[in-house]
Amino acid sequence: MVGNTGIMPLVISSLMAFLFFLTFRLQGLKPDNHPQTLKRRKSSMIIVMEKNAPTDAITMITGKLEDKGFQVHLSQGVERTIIGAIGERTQATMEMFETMPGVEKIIPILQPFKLASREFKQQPSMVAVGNKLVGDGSLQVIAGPCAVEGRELFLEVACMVKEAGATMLRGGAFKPRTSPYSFQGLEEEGLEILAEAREATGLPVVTEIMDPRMIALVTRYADVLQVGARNMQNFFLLRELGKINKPILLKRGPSATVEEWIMAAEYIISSGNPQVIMCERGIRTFEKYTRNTLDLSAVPLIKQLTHLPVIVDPSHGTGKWKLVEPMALAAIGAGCDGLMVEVHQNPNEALSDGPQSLTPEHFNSMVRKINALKAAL
Ligand SMILES: [Mn+2]
Repeated sequence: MVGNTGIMPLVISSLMAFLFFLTFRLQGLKPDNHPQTLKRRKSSMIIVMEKNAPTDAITMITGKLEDKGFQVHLSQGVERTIIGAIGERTQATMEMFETMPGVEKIIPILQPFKLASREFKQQPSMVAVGNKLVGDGSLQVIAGPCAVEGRELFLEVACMVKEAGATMLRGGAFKPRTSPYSFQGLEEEGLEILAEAREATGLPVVTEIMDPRMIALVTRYADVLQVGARNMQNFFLLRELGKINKPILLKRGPSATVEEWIMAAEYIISSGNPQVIMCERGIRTFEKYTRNTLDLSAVPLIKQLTHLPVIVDPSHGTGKWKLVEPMALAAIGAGCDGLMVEVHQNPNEALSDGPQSLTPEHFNSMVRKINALKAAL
């Protein structure tokens, strides 16, 4: 008994101390106190200016923002200007800008992506390609072979897809291949053929850019520079593409989440180029009957989270030509702004991606159906 009365208080007090410690630890880990949440809260903001606010007021605010270390992005609407301020926002800075002349309201941006977000720009963005607008409610149909394989072959298929209703041409001159022994593309010769096909058909051309060292070369020939799925997180390439004045078609990486994909777009936009077109091309899942799993839920999601136009590539998205037309129809149902489809005169002899390429005849019948569906919606 004497021994027990001596030990019990000790046991109880150490148990209490442990419980105190545990409560403290758990408090520290509560989501609200999590350092990352704190950092996100203290991030960027949008300053919405009053209707027809004078230029002086805008200049004064952008100057103040830059003094405070914010990166400033102006979005000039018809009636009002919106200023995106990327940096460390605090309650005090928000209150300070709220009372400045010409300011209507301040909206904090809570998403990790800022300039791509709907919060920053509520109206959908349109990207001009030649005399066409991607994202204006029309349906762009980008068609052509996986790779430019030769002059006659490409010029022929270019005319065929134009005849069938394509609005842009595609064709790879630089090919990222899984195997270093596979056909790597015709490179500059391929670009020259693409430019010739544009002259012959009047259609703008889309081709892939793989390396920042090639930007000057590819820009001389192409109307749209495509970032392939494998390069979606090549951040150095994305930053360099932000410095040019050309539309960028940004494919989703095979294992990228929607957020990672939008963050890739944010790299291009924040480097200075807002002309980004998103392209869903399927993600890698456990399914083996298809080359990739085409994630069509990403289409309305991109539309809700961002102001960017989004197109769908059912060729790479499925890997099977028989699935291209049904998934193209489904993509239009999901609200996409365009489609990118591989077409080859003789898919059995294509140097790359033959099994997913449509013949010009199949492409022709598909275009009629997609245009009928688009018109009905
Ligand atoms: Mn391909």
